[in-house]
Amino acid sequence: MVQRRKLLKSIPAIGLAAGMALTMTTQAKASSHREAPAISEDPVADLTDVYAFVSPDNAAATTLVMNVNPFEEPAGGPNFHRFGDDVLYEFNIDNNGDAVANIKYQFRFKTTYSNPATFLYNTNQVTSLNDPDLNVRQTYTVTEVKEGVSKEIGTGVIVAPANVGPRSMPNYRALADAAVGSLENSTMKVFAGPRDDPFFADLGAIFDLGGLRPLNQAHLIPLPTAPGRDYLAGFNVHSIVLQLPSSRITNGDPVIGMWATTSRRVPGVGGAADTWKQVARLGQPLVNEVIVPVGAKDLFNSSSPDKDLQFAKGVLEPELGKLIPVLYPGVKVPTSVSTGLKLGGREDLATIFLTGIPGLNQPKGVKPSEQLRLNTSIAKSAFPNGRALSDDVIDTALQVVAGATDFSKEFKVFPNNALGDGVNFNDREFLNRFPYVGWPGDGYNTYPQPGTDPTDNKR
Ligand SMILES: [Ca+2]
Ligand SMILES: [Ca+2]
Ligand SMILES: [Ca+2]
Ligand SMILES: [Ca+2]
Repeated sequence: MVQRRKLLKSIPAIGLAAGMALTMTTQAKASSHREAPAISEDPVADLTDVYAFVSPDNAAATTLVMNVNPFEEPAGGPNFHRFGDDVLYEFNIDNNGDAVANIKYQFRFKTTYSNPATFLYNTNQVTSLNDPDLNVRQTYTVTEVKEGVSKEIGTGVIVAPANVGPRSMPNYRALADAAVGSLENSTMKVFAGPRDDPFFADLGAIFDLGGLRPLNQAHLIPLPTAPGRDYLAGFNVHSIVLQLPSSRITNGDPVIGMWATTSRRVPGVGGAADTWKQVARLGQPLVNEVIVPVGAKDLFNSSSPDKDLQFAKGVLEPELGKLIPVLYPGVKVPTSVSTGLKLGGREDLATIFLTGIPGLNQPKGVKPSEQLRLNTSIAKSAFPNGRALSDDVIDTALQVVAGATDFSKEFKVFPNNALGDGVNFNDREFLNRFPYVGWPGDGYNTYPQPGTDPTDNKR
């Protein structure tokens, strides 16, 4: 691995490094769990990750996933986690590269109680979605907005219930499968409910001054090398999964751009109609985490892609690119890579994050903006061409920022191409069929992050 540096060589250098590193702790959020100040106070509207991939069991269909509610404890009863009734959840699709959505899919939820006289989520075994023993239910509507014209394509679709435990739900998988909805003459599938969080990362190390346990000896402040730990293991999220024919969302070009948004209902005053305030936005993983400065994170969440040039500096001169050589002395990171965009700085990152890669996932006549871009004609999706559930985006993002791509082959070498957190797989299997996201942990058996390291107490 990287040569161990001479630690504590010079006080001023350490001061600078520590200052930069402290900045990183507030900004380097893994994926998008609690990534910005305002949205971290509103978990049901807090988008953790979005995915877009060509369906592994149907090459003509695209699957879109948005997850909300970070660190969802499966045992969090009796008011188990759910979607927000006053939140508008949307998939936004730009199919002509101009950074404006052409098609949106909107989801609105409604909670009902069959027996308000009890505090219990369920009063006996729940063996079907309409079992009267299930006291709390959510249903939702699905609306397609095409070029501004709205059409309700699903109504009264049932949200999969919480996975309470083996007594309450002896066959949870059957319940969850029964919650898969079929829309538009069975050409589309939809699912909403709790699932295992498909994101995996060593958050504990990353937030502690950019630590990567397998590379602990190479860090500015060395610690013993250790395997990575998945701090999302055992936690659920609430997923919305939509599968539809790719032909329904493309427009002559197989490349689409997608981002999800959540908006909060703002009640109208004096008889005026209610309005919606966008509170979260998410496309590519890690952009609002490691690219957008903390002072602009709430702005990013309320912004639209057509105004993304305001964030371009964060991409062209990424702070993380400056931090990597400080935190991992000996690792050299490019400061300028030309891809012909004539913007200067890290045009490789601008290509990956803002325009899409020519010949892969760049739409014709693209206006640079941050979207998750997917070429629907390529059977196997992998970030940055869309994003599959199993993609290790932490490692990919670190290596991309370190320049280990074909845009700067001289940096596509060890250790730049080996940067990673040591967590390379999800803790649960993904399904090979819709809705693909793994089964949610149940409250009785799942115990996220059991125990703590006894060395914690010695400090
Ligand atoms: Ca458009
Ligand atoms: Ca029952
Ligand atoms: Ca997981
Ligand atoms: Ca990893």
